[in-house]
Amino acid sequence: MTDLNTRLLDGFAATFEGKPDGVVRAPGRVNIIGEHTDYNDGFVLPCAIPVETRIAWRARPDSTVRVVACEFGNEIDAFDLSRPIEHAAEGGWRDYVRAMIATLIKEGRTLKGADLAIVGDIPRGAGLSSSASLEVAVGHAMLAVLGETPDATKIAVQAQTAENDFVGMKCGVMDQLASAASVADAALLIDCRSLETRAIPIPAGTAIVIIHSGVVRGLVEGHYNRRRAECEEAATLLGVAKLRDATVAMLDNPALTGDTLARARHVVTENDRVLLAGEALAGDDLRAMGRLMAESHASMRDDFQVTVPKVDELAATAHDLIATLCDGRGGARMTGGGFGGAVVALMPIEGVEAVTAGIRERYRTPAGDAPDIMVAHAVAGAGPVAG
Ligand code: GAF
Repeated sequence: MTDLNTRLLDGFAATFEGKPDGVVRAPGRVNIIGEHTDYNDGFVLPCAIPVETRIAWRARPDSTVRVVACEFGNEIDAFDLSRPIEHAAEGGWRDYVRAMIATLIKEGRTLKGADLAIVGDIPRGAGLSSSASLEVAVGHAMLAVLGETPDATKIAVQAQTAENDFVGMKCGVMDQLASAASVADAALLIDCRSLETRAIPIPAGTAIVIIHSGVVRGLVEGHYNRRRAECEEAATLLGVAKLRDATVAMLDNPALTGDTLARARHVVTENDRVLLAGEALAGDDLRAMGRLMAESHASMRDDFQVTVPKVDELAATAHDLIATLCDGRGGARMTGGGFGGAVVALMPIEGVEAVTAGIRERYRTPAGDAPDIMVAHAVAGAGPVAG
């Protein structure tokens, strides 16, 4: 397959003729730990990974935006910035582009027309934030047309607003902020209430391995929005603004029962795990990381109920192999919103070959294939591409 930049420049030239004025990129992310905590004002620990959305942009003399999606058979979208931006009849990728542009305008930005060509290599449906990276990249491209580089936190919140209000997915801010603000070779500890971030260097000997279960996440907005509503209900029953404010002791409150209790228990214990994981990573303690990752997975499976059996099987397989082949230094858990997608594993670099060989041997996707495995590293967040 040709590389991303060649596909991008070829796609741009084929559709718009000539060359772009500039290129921007926004990476996908893997969440190391802290799932379904972001919209509860809690803590998360993701890092950006070396797969991304790239957009080549060129300013236009009018108020038209034309967009070509090179990975979608060069499908085109076109709309006028001087009219209200509606949803696209076809939906899909077009709505993420429109959502971001409509949000920037709604927040008072005066944008200029542009030709945009989009490519990307983030596997879709893997829980690695292909949509957040598209939104952040569109924001960067439209502001680059104005000669600006956006503030990372601001563009992340705008991208989240775009997804919440225009697309209808009531996501938190983690994916967009990880894509916009990540730091190379580090995980980003995010306080989703204050939006403060702290880069925690990933020790040089630690590998980040991402294994796709082969269960593609389908239309999960319904499940996701329901979990969010359950968390809000739990917070109301406990008399706190958000589950971030709840403690383990409060879980004894008899007002909480059944699913609501289980959801709250996941969020409260997961927030604690994220903070402990931040310390473990900073202290290069892979054993503690492994324990916390296993606990996180079990909590998502039993209390938050967002895993599926194939993902449980894959996480357990990876965890067992790390336990035997790496002497328990590391661990694995489902990453992202759930209902399919990928497992993230941390382990010593010298264990990667044996562990990934073991996973390829033992795990089969629902289609009967060995899984796709990415040995990743943490990259910097979104920005212009030099050259
Ligand atoms: C999805 C959402 F987009 C994030 O905001 C986050 O809630 C995640 O699921 C679960 O941790 O990726």
